[in-house]
Amino acid sequence: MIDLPDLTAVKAALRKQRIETPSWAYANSGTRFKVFPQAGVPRTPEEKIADAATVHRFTGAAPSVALHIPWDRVDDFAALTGFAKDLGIGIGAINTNVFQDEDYKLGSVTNPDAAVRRKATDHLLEAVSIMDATGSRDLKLWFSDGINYPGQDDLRDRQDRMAAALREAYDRLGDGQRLLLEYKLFEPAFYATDIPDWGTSYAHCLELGEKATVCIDTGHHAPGTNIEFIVAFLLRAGKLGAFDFNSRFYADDDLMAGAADPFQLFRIMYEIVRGDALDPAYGINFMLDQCHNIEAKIPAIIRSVMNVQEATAKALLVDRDALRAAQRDGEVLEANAIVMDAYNTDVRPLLAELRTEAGLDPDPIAAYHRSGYQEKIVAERADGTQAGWGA
Ligand code: PSV
Ligand code: MN
Ligand code: MN
Repeated sequence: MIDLPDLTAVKAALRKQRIETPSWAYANSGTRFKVFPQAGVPRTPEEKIADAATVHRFTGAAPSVALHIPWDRVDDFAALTGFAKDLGIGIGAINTNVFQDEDYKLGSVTNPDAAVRRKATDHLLEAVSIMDATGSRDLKLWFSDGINYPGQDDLRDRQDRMAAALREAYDRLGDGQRLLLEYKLFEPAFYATDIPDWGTSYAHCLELGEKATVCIDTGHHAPGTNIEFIVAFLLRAGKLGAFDFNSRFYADDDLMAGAADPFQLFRIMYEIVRGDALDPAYGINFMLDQCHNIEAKIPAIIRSVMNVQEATAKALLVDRDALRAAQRDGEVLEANAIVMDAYNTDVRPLLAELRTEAGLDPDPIAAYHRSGYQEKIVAERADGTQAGWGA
């Protein structure tokens, strides 16, 4: 058993932790085979925001919601921001969408057709205007761009086109605004993706300048990739800007964070703690990017927030002084045991205590079920068209 250290610092760090939830996780989503609609799912951006505010109400740790454009397009983004504020949350990252338009069959910003590239780049610029209206700090870019067959297009020209579009978006950023560049190994492109990995994203961010940083989506790697190494490397370089947390068993599964491999999430959060990067003041946006296909959405998102908190609490419990000493002395087994002792600690009582101290219910999921919110939204949202991943 681990000797629990003075928990004052651990609790203080956990109290400050912030996790951003994604508007699209509250909507209906599914696989390419079937979307199973759920009663009570939001019909509008406002209703997605209301659900995000509900997650914050029960967790106290999710005070912002990321939007995806055009899924969350409204006429008046300043008014939407005011609506969110009245519910106790803020608008987080603005996610662009240059992957669901007929024109993007051969790519968006890397398309061989200059007119299509212009249209896609204009969308990125429009997203910055939305950030101006919402007060968002983060422009989050993910490109589905890539090719399916060798010879389909010129790999190097596509990098030039990507760099040009990123430059335009970057130059449009105002003070206090940042560009987060996400990567993904494959899908929908199956032969070559234009930003397939952290190294490509990092290289573009370096070229762009200090306002550009990498977003790590935990589901976007080859099986067996050591994600905590990427975290450590990017932190050392000052280029880690955000996470899209989710779980994967196979590819981009978008399951609840910490569900498939809680040990990996702990190892990632250990590097964050090791890099003194947990505090919101450091600037990392810890987002979720999930789709809840068969499970109830709001409880699944609350569960995900709790899973990230548990991984973080365990990471904070690693006895770093003892670990350094063991590492210095070449005590391999001892060093590993120190890490495993922290991982194997049951931190749920600690987090329950913290919630109680903050005036929250120690069991947010049970509290949600008791609250009547689910019954209320099922009754209130019976008519109209439910939002979906893509609507
Ligand atoms: C792409 O797979 C991705 O991870 C990007 O972040 C998109 O914006 C998001 O999924 C949509 O769920
Ligand atoms: Mn993502
Ligand atoms: Mn993804």
